[in-house]
Amino acid sequence: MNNKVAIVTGVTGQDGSFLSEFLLKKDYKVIGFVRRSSTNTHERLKDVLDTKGFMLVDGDLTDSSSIYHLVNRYKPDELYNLAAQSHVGASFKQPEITFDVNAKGVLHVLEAIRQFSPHTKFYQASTSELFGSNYSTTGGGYPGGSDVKVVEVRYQDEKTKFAPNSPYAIAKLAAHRLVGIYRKSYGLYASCGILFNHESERRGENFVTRKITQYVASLDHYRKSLKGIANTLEGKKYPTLKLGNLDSWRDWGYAPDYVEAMWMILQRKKPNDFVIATGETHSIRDFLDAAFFHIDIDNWQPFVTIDDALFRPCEVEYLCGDATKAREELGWRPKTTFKNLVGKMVDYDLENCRADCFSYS
Ligand code: NAP
Ligand code: G4F
Repeated sequence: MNNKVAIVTGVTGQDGSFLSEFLLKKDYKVIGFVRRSSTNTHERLKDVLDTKGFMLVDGDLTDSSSIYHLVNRYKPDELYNLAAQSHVGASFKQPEITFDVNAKGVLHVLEAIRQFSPHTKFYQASTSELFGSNYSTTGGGYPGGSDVKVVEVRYQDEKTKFAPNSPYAIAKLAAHRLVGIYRKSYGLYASCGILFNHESERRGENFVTRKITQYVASLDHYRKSLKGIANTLEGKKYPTLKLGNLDSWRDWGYAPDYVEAMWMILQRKKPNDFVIATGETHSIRDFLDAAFFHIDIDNWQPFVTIDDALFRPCEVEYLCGDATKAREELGWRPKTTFKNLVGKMVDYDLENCRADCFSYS
């Protein structure tokens, strides 16, 4: 029997819900930290809400008193800080709240641990956005198992220099550096996972992958209801999917694989930072190809329109992580391929979406 206590902030989010399930299976007592909302935000927690060993505590990362109270009262063995304003595009429109939550909020947690519970092991959700448009290179290779040899492989690992280029990434870098300083200055056990994009059936609806899979599922329901596959049927035009930049590249993994890495990072004897990624990168166009192909549509072009409002003032063009350190030191490797990830997301939305269920934002 494991008597460990873990606090998870951001528990109502994609990762927080998967991590809670993972820790409960390992017999942790899990305390989820939730902020007040006028609507119910517990949808992703429906499978754990009534589980013995799981409880929720109210508070907000921007309210230091609620964090101090939480840490002082429960003095957890492990604290996973996943709470964030996590949308990069939104951070350009709401830079101050993004900084308050993603940077200052982390300081509240670190101070609470330093003052009230210095034995607590702390995990911070860092991100591949820290690299911005920077990458490292090696000469030649066959990326992602491709048959085509390229002269240069571009990747990001723990040694690649950070060059954040959004308010979100700047705030996350401030937090990342604070974790390093608290580790060095006060001897806290504090580690960062530099996670590349990870998606799932629980991905927020205004991230590009879920926007696409929900649209594809809705389109499939619609065409089945009309028994046809063209965009314009019986005089009715099906709304197109509005997207921004289709030419950026992302290293997309599956969220349940990634929460396991978070836990593994905190099981090390000494604190350290790790890149967590699949090592394979795809463009948004590739994701569209795979999602539409899953419902047997070869050409997505008639269904997608470009909306200038969805472009960001500054873009991260290319992300492809090298997680060799995590493989060698943690024994972690991703279990889910790109094709499986897209298939799982589309299948879930086919089960759970109606014909009009997709996001316009
Ligand atoms: P998510 O689904 O957007 O969840 C974010 C969580 O933070 C939600 O539970 C949200 O609560 C909570 N939150 C936001 N502001 C808060 C505040 N002021 N006080 C307390 N809680 C607050 O994000 P995710 O995809 O699970 O990501 C988890 C973490 O990993 C985030 O820190 C994100 O920046 C980071 N990350 C994610 C990825 C990825 O690809 N998913 C990659 C790298 C790093 P509500 O439900 O009330 O909104
Ligand atoms: O799905 P996205 O919004 O994810 P993004 O910006 O890569 O951020 C996610 O991953 C980060 C890790 O690298 C996390 F730190 C962060 O919290 C979040 O989970 O956008 C992916 C790409 C971008 O290049 C964006 O410009 O898709 C492009 N895109 C094109 N059309 C779109 C859209 N993104 C969104 N959200 N919506 C669109 O309509």
